Amino acid sequence: MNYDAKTIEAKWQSYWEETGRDRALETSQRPKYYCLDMFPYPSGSGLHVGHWRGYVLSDVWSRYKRLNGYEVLHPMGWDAFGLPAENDAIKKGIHPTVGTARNIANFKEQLKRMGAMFDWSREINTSSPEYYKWTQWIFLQLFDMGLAYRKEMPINWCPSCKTGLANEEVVDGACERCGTPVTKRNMNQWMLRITDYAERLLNDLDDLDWPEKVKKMQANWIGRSEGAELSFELHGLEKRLAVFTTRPDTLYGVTYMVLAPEHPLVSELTTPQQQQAVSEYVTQTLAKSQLARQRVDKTKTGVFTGGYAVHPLTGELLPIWIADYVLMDYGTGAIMAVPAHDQRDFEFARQFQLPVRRVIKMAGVQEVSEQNMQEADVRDGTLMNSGPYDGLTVEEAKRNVVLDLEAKGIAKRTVGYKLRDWVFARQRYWGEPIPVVHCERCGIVPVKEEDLPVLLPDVERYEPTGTGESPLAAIESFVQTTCPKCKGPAKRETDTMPQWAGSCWYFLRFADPHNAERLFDREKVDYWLPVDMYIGGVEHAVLHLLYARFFTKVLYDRKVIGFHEPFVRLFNQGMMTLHGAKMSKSKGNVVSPEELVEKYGTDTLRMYELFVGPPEVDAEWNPRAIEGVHRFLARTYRLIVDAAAQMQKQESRSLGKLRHRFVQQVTERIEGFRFNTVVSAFMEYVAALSEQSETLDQKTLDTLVICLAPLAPHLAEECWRIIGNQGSVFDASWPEVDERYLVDDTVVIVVQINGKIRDRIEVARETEQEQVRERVFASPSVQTAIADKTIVKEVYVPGKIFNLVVR
Ligand code: ANZ
Ligand code: ZN
Repeated sequence: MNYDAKTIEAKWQSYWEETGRDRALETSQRPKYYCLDMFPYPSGSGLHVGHWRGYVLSDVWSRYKRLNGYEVLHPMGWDAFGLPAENDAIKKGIHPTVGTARNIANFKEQLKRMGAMFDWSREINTSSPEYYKWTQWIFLQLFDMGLAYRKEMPINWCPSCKTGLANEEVVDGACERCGTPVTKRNMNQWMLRITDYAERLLNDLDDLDWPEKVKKMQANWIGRSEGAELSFELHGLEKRLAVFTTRPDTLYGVTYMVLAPEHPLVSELTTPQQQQAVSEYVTQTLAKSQLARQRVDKTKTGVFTGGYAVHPLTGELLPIWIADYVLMDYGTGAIMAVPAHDQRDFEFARQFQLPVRRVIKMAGVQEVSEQNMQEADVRDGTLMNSGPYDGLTVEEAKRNVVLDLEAKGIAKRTVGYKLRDWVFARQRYWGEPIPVVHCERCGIVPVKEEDLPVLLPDVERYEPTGTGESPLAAIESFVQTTCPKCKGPAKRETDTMPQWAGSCWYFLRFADPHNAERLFDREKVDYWLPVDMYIGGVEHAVLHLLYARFFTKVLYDRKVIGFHEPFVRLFNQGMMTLHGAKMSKSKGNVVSPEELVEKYGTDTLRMYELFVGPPEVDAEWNPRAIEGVHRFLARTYRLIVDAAAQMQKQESRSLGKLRHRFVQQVTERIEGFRFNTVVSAFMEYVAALSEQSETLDQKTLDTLVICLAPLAPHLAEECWRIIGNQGSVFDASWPEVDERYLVDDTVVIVVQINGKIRDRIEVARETEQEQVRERVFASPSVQTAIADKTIVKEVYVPGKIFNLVVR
């Protein structure tokens, strides 16, 4: 019988569908397990074999957990709001709702052919009103908690997409979507106070079973630094200047001060002579992107303001400059410059001939003079040139300087974070309308809960207006409304939420996806959540994964849920490459799964996706290797069919041993996510069984089929019946390993005569000393060695050594 994958796969896919096989039930007696894929954005280009990699992994894992006795929730849905659908709408004139529905149908069809055990009864779509009603509801909670607020601020602006962007959406100074360099623009923005959660978002990383790399990326993104705010008197002004420093110990090394060009004190500090130079420099800076300003290799630029600050301990006058290497949105937007010990300050000082003063040295060493320094000295040594602090270590001096200045009321310990509040508004059409109205009398008023969802209206034109307003602003019937508070005329907010909003909480909704009354039933969420295993690409290390953690903590604080971390374990699959480059439609190097499924069947493709290499490592697509995997499955099928026709009653000892070894290997490798080696274990095992196909018994075949089930589920179901079982193989249990089979049942005994090894003899483990002795003396080499000698002593170390002393 030939392996007809197509027929087998169609048969079992409809069996699963008809029997509701993949439904996850809260009423189950089994312990729960929640395995989640990062749900896809349903793009127009469909799925390629690179996308399959993660889905295959999560499905194999889900099925494995199922066989291990868990009730597995493995849902799927669509992250359907966002720019591409809208850009398509602009280009092709297709309404985003229509285009999105079409793409979803296509994705779903593809995923179904994969034969993954998704519980489709829980499918969700973030762009459907039934779903975004609750995204809006969460926004109202954030607003009520003071975590959503409006602020006039310079935001990242993409001149091509004509929209504001979050810091996370700016990659190397350019728009993440279209690559256009990002500029700054002052706009009134909805912001989320994610910085309130910085400390918790950082600390709680410790408890997560996530790849270290991702944790580190989040920690760096949050960017905590401990330091102090020091306040400097301004010469001739009644005001003071606050700086943020992580190195208060270097206070005696300060030789000048620098403000960000946007700093509010710049105009007051600037003297008439410096007026023109300063305003020219400020204009120049505003035109630059954030990235250009932060580049470390560029020549430092800046202008003297003409003003001075007073050193708090020496009374020295310190010139105040402006320079674009100081950023307005970090710390206080001003620094004390210590060129001897900070590289940026050092370069600036050399550029503008400002003094360099060393205040840290390595103990007992004569350091190069300040004129001869080639770069800043950033080592932790002891203090010099620092009055009362001389001789202290950096750590001691940090503490003492802050304590002393605190006593004078001019210092306070602070913690700086790189994390910024989240710009939570887009001036685009295809997103969740922000559910508030602007009333002349009452200000910003949230829409009443019972009036949700605020529906996205139809528009004629999707193009962003470019005035900073979304296309919604042009729809009078949407904009004009009444104030929920005073019933007077009011205007709706026309900004929409950013693309990330829906994915911040979708993992909760899967527990109760069609609830029209509430966000979800608390009991169901308590049952399924948190997510036990989350699988997706590493590109989401700081965006989605940070936002989702933030929303989870907010909902926890709001007592909507009872846990504060959404994803217990995270796995990042590697990318699929072709000719060394990441597969992508734009590079024209995608391999589509359809043809392969058509030719080989989905079980072959699934198995091949695992076989290409360690799942966390990028892998090169190799069209030839898939043939080998297909042949292997065909061989397995034939072996099972043959063996089933002549099945033995009893398992032989040697088959038992082979079986337990195999189960142990496969289990260990699946648990360790070493799926490529799982496939090799199968290949070896099937080869060994093929040599004795006429001796195979029920136990051996059952075990083989159960173990195969997570990887090639259709073939496994088919074979399960062929070998005489009822129902679905997924109602079976994962085989146990009997350790006794794993130990070798023979031992090798070393025979020594007068300390020299003369022979090694193999005996059954349980052999008695008397029989061992007989074997020893029967050995020809022993006989030669003792021929004319007298035996003085015999010592037997059971199972190991037989010692003879002769004379
Ligand atoms: C004096 C000093 C001496 C500093 C020294 C460093 C080394 P992290 O660790 O990244 O938090 N700084 C503060 N605010 C800044 C801003 N808005 N733009 C650019 N630089 C700023 O960096 C903190 C250090 O970066 C601060 O400590 C300050 O320089 C600088 F040997 O103060 B330091
Ligand atoms: Zn009002």
